[in-house]
Amino acid sequence: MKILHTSDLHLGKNLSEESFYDDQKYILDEITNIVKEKEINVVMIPGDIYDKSIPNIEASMMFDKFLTDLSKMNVIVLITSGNHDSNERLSFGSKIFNEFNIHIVTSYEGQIEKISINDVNFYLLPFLKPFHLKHLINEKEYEKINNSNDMMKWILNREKIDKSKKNILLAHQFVMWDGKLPEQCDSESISINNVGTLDAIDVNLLDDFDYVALGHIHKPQKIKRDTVRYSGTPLKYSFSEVNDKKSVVIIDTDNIDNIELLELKPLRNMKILRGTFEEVMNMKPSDDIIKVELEDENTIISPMEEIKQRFRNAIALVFINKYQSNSETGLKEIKEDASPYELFNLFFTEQNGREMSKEEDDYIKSIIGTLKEGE
Ligand SMILES: [Mn+2]
Repeated sequence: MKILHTSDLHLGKNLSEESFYDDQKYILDEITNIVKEKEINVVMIPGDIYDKSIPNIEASMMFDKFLTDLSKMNVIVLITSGNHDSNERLSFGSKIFNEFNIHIVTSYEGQIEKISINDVNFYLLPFLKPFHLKHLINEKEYEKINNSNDMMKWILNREKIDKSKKNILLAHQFVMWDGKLPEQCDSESISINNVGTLDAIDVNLLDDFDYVALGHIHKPQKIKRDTVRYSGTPLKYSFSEVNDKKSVVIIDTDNIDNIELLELKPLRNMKILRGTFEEVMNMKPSDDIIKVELEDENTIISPMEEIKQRFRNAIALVFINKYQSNSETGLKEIKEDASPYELFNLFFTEQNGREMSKEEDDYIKSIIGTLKEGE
């Protein structure tokens, strides 16, 4: 049996008001083509189908088409909810979908929903936090569950895993190995750094599973072994991901340890262009989604207008100059009786990261002199 693992589709996502609509439609078709070409039997999507708990119409329609395409090819689809999904909305129609081999699991009621296909058991665990267990256990037991790791221990202790079969878990969680958290990127918009390892689950808890299909982290990566994996998003969703290679995972249950990563080619790539304004304006024009990092020392008035003529999907611009790199040190203390010349001098140094030249110094002094005469 051949299985495809993807996750974190985040359908309906925008970045700085730039819509990923065409990109997402395109990449879902790409995944559908892979399913066809590779003769995939099962598609697993552990969470974050939608970007927002109330997905927009375009996002719902595109997911509808994707499921219909897969269903027409008799592919079995396994879906669990992520932290971005609304459980109620995602579960709409799920009972009817079951009859068409589309299984959507958005809640946990004391037992992980298990779907057996041939000799493989799939365990579908939606995104959970410890408080989701509260209605399932008594207060005393609940008090012992202090973090996600305790929660996972509790959940897995209740499962009887049949080791004579192959077992695959779908989960939307932070999984760590040896105290190390997975490598994150900006588009996840969840900060574990503030909460430490409270939300993290030790990968060793998952040893009974032959493969663990993870969602939540957007950078593709394995945790401890090749077969515990974040597939990552199908598209780059932030500029921190420009160097990532996005892919889907292909698993063959006859040779489960030998996973295959298939790179996804997007409709538009996402790139950072860095250089002086002149250098950037001499780079090859493109339709990619672009962030420009300008290295000019001098101020350039509204460069974005011109940049957009060459790179129509440029959506972000920053100045990376000496001023920028010194900015963390903050402004020097300003004396209350500082003269206009002293104030300007301070401003210039902060802005440019250097002292004024003799010529510049003379120039500003002459301007201030002229102003004073006019008083
Ligand atoms: Mn996500």
